[in-house]
Amino acid sequence: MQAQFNQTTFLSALDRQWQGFGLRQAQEMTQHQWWQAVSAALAEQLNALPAVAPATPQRHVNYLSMEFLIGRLTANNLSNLGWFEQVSALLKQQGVELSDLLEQEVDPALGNGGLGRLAACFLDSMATVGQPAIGYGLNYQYGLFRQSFSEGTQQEAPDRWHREAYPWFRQHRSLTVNVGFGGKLIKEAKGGERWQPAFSLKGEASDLPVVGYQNGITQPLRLWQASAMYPFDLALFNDGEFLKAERQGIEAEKLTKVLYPNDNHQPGKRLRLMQQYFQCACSVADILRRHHALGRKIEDLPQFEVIQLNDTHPTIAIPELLRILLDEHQLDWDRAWSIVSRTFAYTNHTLMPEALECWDEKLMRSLLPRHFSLIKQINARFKKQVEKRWPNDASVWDNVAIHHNQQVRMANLCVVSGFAVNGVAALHSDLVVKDLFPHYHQLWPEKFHNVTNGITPRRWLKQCNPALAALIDSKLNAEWVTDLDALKGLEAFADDKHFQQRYRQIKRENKQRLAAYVQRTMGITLNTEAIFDVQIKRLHEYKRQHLNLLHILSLYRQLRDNPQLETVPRVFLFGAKAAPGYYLAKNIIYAINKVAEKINQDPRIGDRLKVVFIPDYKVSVAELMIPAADVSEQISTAGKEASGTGNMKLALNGAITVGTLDGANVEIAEQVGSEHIFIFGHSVDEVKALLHKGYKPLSVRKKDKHLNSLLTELENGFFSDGDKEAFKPMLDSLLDGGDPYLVLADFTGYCAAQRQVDALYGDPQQWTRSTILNTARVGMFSSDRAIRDYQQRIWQAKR
Ligand code: 26W
Repeated sequence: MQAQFNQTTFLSALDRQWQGFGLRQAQEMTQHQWWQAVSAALAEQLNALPAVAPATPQRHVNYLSMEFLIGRLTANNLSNLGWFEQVSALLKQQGVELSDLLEQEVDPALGNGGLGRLAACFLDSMATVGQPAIGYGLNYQYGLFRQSFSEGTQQEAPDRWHREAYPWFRQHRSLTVNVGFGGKLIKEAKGGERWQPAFSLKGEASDLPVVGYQNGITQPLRLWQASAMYPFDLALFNDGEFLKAERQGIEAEKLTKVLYPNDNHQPGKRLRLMQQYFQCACSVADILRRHHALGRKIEDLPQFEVIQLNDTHPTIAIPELLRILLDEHQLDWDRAWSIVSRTFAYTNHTLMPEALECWDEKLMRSLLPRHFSLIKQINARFKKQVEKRWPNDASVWDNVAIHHNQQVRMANLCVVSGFAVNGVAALHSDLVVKDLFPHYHQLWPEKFHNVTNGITPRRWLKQCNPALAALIDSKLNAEWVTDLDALKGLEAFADDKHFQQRYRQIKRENKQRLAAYVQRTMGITLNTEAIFDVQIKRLHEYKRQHLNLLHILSLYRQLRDNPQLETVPRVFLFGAKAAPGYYLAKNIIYAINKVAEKINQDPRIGDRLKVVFIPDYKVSVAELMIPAADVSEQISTAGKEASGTGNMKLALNGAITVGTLDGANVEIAEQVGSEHIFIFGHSVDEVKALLHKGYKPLSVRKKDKHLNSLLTELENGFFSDGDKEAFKPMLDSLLDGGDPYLVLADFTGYCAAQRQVDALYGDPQQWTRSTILNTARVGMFSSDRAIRDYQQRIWQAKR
C-alpha cells in the first residue's frame, strides 16, 4: 500500500525550513536551500509514517558493506513514494521547478564502483520485494575523490559532500556503540582469556531511509561515524595518561574521514583494518541489541538474523560475534560456533589475487588481540578436519589455511565460518569453485551458490530514462517497474514501424541531452547522428580501456590513410576514475585524453570521430550517459570481470553490447540472442591455454602491420607533443611486460566486432529492432530477481 502524501504537514514543514535558515519568506531561498528544505520536509513526513510489518515471518537480513554508492536520494525517494507529481505541482504553485532543484543534490559517493552500487540496488530491491533488511556501513566524511583533468592527467580533489547538513539523515543517539581497540589479553584463572582494550571510540548511527517502490515500506541504511569518547578515556586520564588519551581523540575523527579509493587492490593499511573492525563491531552490537530487545534468546539468533558479507571487507564481524558469545554470554565453544556458522553468508566479487584480503598477523594482533586469538582457534580446529580428509597432504593445507605464513586470509575465514558462499554471475560462480575454492567445494559442496547480479529498474530505467519508461507504459499494461520480465511484451513491437520511430526518437533526445551536458561542461560539440559508444566503469588494466583506445587509433589511422573512406561516425565516450596510487591506470587516462585532443582538433576528421573523457564519472553522470548510449563496451579479459552491472543498465536502455564472454555478458548474450550482441575475443579456456602455452605480445605486433603502426605512433610522440615517454607505463605493460590481459591478442577480433556494429547501424530498422529486443529481453537482470534468488537459495532456504 502506497503511503499517503500530506500536503498540509509538508507545507508547514517547509515553512519551518526557511525559518530555520533565518529568512523572512520561502522566496528568499537559494536553489540549494530549496533542495535542502524540500528534502528535509519530505524526510520528516517519511519518518512519521507507520512501520509496515512483513507479510510473512522471515529471516531479517543484515547487509554489511564498506560501501554504499547510493547516488542522489531526493528524486529516488519521491518516485518510490509515489509523491513526485504532487510535490512537483505544489512547488510549481510557488514558482519553483522540482527538476531544477533536484540538480542541486551532490551524489553521496560512499563507494568506489560495482560492489558499492550493487549494495545500493539491493537495498532498493529488498525494500521493494518486502525482504526485511537493514544495510550497515560507514558514514564517511569524504566520499570518493572528485576527478578533474589537467592537461590530460587525472587530478583528485576531496569530495566534501557535507554529511553534516545532509537532509535525509536521521541521527539516533540511543544507538551509540563503544568500540575497543588494541590493548592486551589477560589470562583468566579458569584458563580463558579476557581482552582489555587500550582505548575505545564511540560509534554514532545515522540512518538514511530506503524506500520500497510504492508499497509503504521504508527500511534503514545505518551508517556509523566515529567520534572520541567524551570527554576522553577516563581510565587513561586516571592513569595520568592524559596526553595519550587526547591523541586518541584526534584519531577518532580520522577513522571515518575517508573512503579508501582502491578498487580491487588492498595495501594492508592499519587505518583500513580499524575502519573494518569499527563498522563490524558497531553493526554486530546493533544486531544483538535488536535481537534482545525483541525478547529473543541468543541461541535463536540464526533463526531470525542472517549477516550477509559484501565481499571480505566486513569479515572481522565473524570473530566479533564469536567473541561476544564466548566472552560476554559465556557460551562454550561448540554452542557459540554453531550460532556463528549458521549466521554468516559471504559474497565474493572478484578473483583477482591482489584483491583478496590478507592481513599481517602482527597488525591484527596489535589492533585486535582477542580476535586474532579466536581466528587461530578456528584455524586449529579446521586443520584437524583437513588432516582427516587429506592426510599428509601439506599442499592442501597451504591452500585452505586461514592463518598461514604470518597472514590471515579473510576469504578463507568466510568460507570456513559461513553457511553460504556465492559468486555474482554464472561464469564467475563456476570459477569461484574451480579456481579459487576447489578444496572447500569438495568439503562442503552445498555451501556454494550462484546469484547473478542485478540492477534496480527504478533508478536505471524509470528515473534515468523517463521518456522510454512512458513509452513502455503506453504499450504494456503490466507493472514492469516491479516485474521486469514483463518487458518481454515489447518483443511484439520490435518490428512495428511506429514504435521503432518513437524508440529512436527517444534515444536521439537522450543523446541530445548528453551532448548539451558535454557542450556545457567541456565545450565539445557532439554529432548526435553518430554512434554513441560508451565505456563507463572504474579504470583497470583488466577492463581494458586501452583496447578501446587501440580501436580508436585504428579508425583514426584509416581515416587519414583514406580520407574518402565511407565510415559510420562515432563518438567515443569514457567515464572512469583511477585509484590515485594506480599509476598505470592513470597513464591510460592520460593516453586517452591526449589521443582525444589530437583527433578532436584534426580538421580532416571533423564530425566523423570524436573522443570524450567525461570527468568525474559518478552515479548522476551515469544516469545521463546510459540512456544516451548506442554501444556498450564490456571488453574485459575473459575470467576477470566477476559480473559487471553497467552492462545490464546499458542493455536495458537499448545499447548494444560489444563484449567478451566474461561475467554476466555470458548471460546477457543468452537472454538477448546472439544476433543482438557482438561477442569477440578469447574465452576463459582460450585465455588459460594461451597463457599456458606462452603468450608473446611482441610477435603479435610483428605479424600485424596495422597494429604495429598504431603502437609506433604512441611510442614516437605523435600524440604527446613529441614526448616519447608519455605512454611508457601503458606500452611497457602491453609489450615488454607481457600484456598480461591479452589486449593485443584480442585486438583483431575486437575490430572485427566493431565493423559488424557499423554494418548493423547502417540499417536503422534492423538496428532499432536489436536495441528494442535488448530492452525487452534483459528483465532477468532486475535486482528484484537477484534478491529473490538470495532468499530462496541462501537467506530463507530450509536447512
Ligand atoms: C580491498 C580492496 C578492494 C576494494 C573493492 C577489493 C575489491 C573490491 C571490490 C570487490 C571490487 C568490485 O567492486 N568488484 C565488482 O563487484 C561488482 C558487483 O558484484 C561486479 O559486478 C564487478 O564485476 C566487480 O568488479
